[in-house]
Amino acid sequence: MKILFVHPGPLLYTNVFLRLEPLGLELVAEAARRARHSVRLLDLQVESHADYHRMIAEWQPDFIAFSCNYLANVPEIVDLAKATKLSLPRSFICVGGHSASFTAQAILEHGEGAIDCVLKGEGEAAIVKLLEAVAGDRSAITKVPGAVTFDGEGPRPAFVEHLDDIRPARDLVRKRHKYFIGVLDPCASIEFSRGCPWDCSFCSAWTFYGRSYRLLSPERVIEDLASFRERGAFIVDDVAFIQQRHGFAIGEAIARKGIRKEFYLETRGDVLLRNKEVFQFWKKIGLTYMFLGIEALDEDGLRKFRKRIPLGRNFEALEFARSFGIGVAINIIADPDWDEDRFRVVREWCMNVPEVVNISINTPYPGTETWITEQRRLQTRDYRLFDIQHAVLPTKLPLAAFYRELLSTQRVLYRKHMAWWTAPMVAGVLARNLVRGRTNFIRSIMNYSKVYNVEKMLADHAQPVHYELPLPPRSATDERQAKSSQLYIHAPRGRAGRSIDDSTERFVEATRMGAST
Ligand code: B12
Ligand code: SF4
Repeated sequence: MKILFVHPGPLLYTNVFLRLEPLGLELVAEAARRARHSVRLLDLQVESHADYHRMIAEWQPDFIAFSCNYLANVPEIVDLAKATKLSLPRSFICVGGHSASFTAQAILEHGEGAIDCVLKGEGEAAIVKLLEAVAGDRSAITKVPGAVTFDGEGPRPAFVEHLDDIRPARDLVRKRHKYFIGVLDPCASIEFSRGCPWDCSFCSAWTFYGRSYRLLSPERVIEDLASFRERGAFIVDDVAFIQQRHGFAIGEAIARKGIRKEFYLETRGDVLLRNKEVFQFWKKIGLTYMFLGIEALDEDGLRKFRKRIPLGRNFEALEFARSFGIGVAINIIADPDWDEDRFRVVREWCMNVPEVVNISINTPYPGTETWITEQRRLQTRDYRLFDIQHAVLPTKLPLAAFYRELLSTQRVLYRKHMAWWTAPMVAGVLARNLVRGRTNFIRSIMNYSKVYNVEKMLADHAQPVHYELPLPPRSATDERQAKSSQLYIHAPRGRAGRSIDDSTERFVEATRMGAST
């Protein structure tokens, strides 16, 4: 069959700070290619809807597979599916990915028949079975693990057996030079591990993977690193280097092979402090930037997000990162009940730390515990506003005043950001990039005021809404379910599902508060 894999367009965030290779979709596409299908991939972060419609008209794929990791992309995907079904009525349209897995039934309903199937969970194994069923016995579609259709639902999604066996179809993206993060331009994405053993209440990374945690072998990572030319490498793991041993094994293999890259990763403050040596070692082999999820500036806030890291430890982690010269970015979650005073305190704090600070807005997402337990009524159910840059919960300040405060805080941070990026060391890199025609980052920072302004944010809220997210469940039973396995996409396998040593398992237990498996 001819199969077209499609990544939807950019969100607010992507237009300014970074734009990354669609690694998950490449992995699913490669699985289909290995099953001898003819495969193409279109990334609408860097190509247009006109390119999409042209490809549909000229190539006439039999099967179109959309990747829906982000809730805010749902309307775009549904509209593309409807338009495609009109021009290619015999094509089979499937949607997969992180957010699609948690909203499968709603996506089918929005599609009004244009979307044939939502495929939940990891796509590599399931896609091959789905393609077999579509090409052969269509009544078998509802037996495919993870498949959800109007005719029924298959069994729970199955895990990829060995992560070392899968490969991303990196050659299929047509504009690789467009992916970047800050001065890592261009930048590819790579996976060292999958899943997360913690269970923060605002996050769906753990509910998606059944609180499992699996590793790629150092040999496989080296092979993958050697397969792309970009010097920048974004490590997509939820929490990098949870285990010192794995981090060292990969790092030492990189050093032995003489691979020279610049790396960006995300981790937790307590992991950084526990595994200091491994991060210091990685600094020597190219770790350049790190993202630390601090989330809140007070103990109460951290408890609310169930990140049981005492604030002191978080600040200690920042100190440590500073001490060995890594560029650190941190995230603070603004709550819609913040008032002018609270914003002022945050602004002052942010200006006093050397790190790049990013502010996002507390947003309950399907698949998280807060989606069910959050008692405040949603102000909007417009998918497009669920991008953690818009307020979807009621704000204490009038909405315009809230955005004014938020954006003025972000503007202060942006100026600081600019000062950081234009600091002599970084400015040198920027200048070299410009000489080499690498303009992604420069262009993106020019976009800042176009993207972030109060009028635009308010206009986003005023757009006509064609598709609404179903309401979160409200009863006491539903709240109890928030603690049960109902939230999981992949079935939890308990301790056996986590490739971590006992001492790391104990460390995870000590730093989490949940009672789930
Ligand atoms: C890396 C990452 C990013 C990268 C982007 C990577 C990229 N190119 O897409 C960056 C830093 C840019 C990013 C930004 C944001 N992210 Co982010 N991100 C992640 C993260 C940690 C890993 C994603 C990843 O690459 N995983 C590895 C690959 C291999 O897996 P995958 O993409 O999920 O693909 C697998 C399956 O989903 C499935 N699949 C995917 N596509 C398809 C298609 C088909 C047809 C099928 C069948 C299957 C399938 O199969 C794949 C292989 O197994 C996830 C958390 C997580 N663990 O999933 C959050 C996550 C997806 N991000 C999230 C959010 C909120 C954001 C932001 C809005 C804000 C933020 N937190 O930074 C921005 C917005 C980005 C934007 N598009 O503008 C949320 C999504 C919430 C939601 N419901 O929408 C997540 C789930 C984290 C969380 N729990 O809060 N993110
Ligand atoms: S540590 Fe918490 S926030 Fe980070 S990925 Fe794991 S569960 Fe999500």
